Amino acid sequence: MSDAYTPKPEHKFTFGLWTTANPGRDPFGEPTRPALDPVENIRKMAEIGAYGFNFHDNDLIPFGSSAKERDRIVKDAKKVMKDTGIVCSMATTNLFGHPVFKDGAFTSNDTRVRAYAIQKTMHAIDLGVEMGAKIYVFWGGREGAEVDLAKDPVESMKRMREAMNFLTHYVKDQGYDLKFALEAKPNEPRGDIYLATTGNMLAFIETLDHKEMVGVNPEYAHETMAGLNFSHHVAQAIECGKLFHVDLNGQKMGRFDQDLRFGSEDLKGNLLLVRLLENRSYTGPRHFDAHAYRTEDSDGVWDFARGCMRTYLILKEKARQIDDDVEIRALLKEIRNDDEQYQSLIEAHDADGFEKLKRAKLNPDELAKRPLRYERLDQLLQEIILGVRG
Ligand code: GCO
Ligand code: MN
Ligand code: MN
Repeated sequence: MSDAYTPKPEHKFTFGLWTTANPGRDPFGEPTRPALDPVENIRKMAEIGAYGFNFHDNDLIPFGSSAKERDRIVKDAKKVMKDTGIVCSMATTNLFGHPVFKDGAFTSNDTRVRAYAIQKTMHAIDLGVEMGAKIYVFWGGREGAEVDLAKDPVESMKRMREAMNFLTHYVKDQGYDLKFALEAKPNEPRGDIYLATTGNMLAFIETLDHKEMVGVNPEYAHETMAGLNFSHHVAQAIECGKLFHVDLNGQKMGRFDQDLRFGSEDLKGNLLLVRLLENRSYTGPRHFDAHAYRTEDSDGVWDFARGCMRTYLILKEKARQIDDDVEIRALLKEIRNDDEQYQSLIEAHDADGFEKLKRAKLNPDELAKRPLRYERLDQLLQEIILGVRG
């Protein structure tokens, strides 16, 4: 069945190899699905209309593989890419799975572990570039602590900067066309993870040697777990010109890291998120970092993947409906109450402007009388979501 919500490569939907290959393991239970071969995984993603795939080094090349084995897998993956047209849009490093990273990678207290983490990332960057990735994500899942006394949090920031600086210099030295995107998360698997929000990452980036090649990869679940408004973080990243990548999924506030199908929680929030990405001309991949419920079998995984893309396209259509709605447009105009005279005073940073604004006759009691019709506005939005408007 093909309809207006059928995903196509032009929609730029991508999945991590780890998402559709997730076997349904959780901290309390064993896998409920068999392992999925990475090359088969890529072929299937192409078949359902994805634009690209992403991978951690070890999603594609198992830890400890020989050089011969590595080359064989790369060759097979490249063949699928050639046959189907699917691209590798992002690559990243697994710096959390092996016990060597039990107390962090770039922020480990052991210099040799930090050096090993950087070395592993150099190899993974080489592999990512070989596969065609243009974006390299850094998610510091183990860069945190449970025992704050053991690891100096100020020192940890410095170590993080040292690693990022080293790796940006490496990329430049190799002449790679690659940008970095830093992904924040407040907790899980560590009790507390450093640089917990996208806002923290944006501030950290400004301290780097090559800040122009570093942006962010915000994830819906991560800000939501912390009880924050995800769209506001994405908006700040857009405004800074730093939204290089985005991880979309579903998550309830205040829960464990759920990684649910995109749009399965908070339809209103997700509709406004899609509207933000579309209206602000975000051109990067729409990456789904989620996985199927543990109750699905291997086939159900693809229902999950199709669902993520389909919901995005439906929300995109609803976003257009909001912007085309005459009553909503009129309400938004009325709510804004633009005033050119005062706007130019706010923008004028000179003595004349300071003086004029100081003396301006602005009566707060009068200003406070203006009603803001948010009830009507939000109800119209609800009715669009519920499918009963126009
Ligand atoms: C998580 C993270 C990861 C990262 C991935 C790419 O909560 O586990 O979202 O899935 O996105 O490691 O760096
Ligand atoms: Mn996540
Ligand atoms: Mn993620």
